[in-house]
Amino acid sequence: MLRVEHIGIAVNALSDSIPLFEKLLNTPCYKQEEVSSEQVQTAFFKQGETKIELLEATGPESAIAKFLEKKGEGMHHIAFEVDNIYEEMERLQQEGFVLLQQTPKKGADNKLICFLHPKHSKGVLIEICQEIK
Ligand code: CMX
Repeated sequence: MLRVEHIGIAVNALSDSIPLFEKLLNTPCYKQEEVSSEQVQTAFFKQGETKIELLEATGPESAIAKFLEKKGEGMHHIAFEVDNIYEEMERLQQEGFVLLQQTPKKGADNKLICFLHPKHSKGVLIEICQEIK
């Protein structure tokens, strides 16, 4: 794992959450992007080497909609950047973590991504991601 690439935060609405995080971080939201395969609308902020990703559900089947219904707004996942996502998926699987995808999928912000089930990482949803070059 190279670094924490971003922290994902589930929100009910970007319309009020973007201005709130712009005030909090004192930096503008630099990108909004819809990931239709995940039924989410995302908004990104740069904070040093790391990003904050706000996630709003765009459909009832979205993982974010289910999360908000069960837990309410708050921290949703931590994403670690890796050099080679295929090697890292293999390594993590061998270590006993449960991959939620067997092949990486395309995520927001030009990334290949894979999630690990939170039940096997102390209740924290982990994403690993690799920049698409
Ligand atoms: N962090 C910690 N725990 C979580 C969680 C999260 N983000 N989301 C769900 N859970 C918990 C559930 O509350 C549940 O806990 P209990 O067993 O104590 O009730 C447990 O994980 C398992 O839940 P489940 O019923 O098996 O599965 P869910 O339908 O809740 O789905 C998960 C959970 C993680 C498998 C699903 O959300 C998933 O596949 N996530 C990966 C994809 C994703 O999150 N996409 C949105 C972001 C996309 C992006 O960043 O672009």
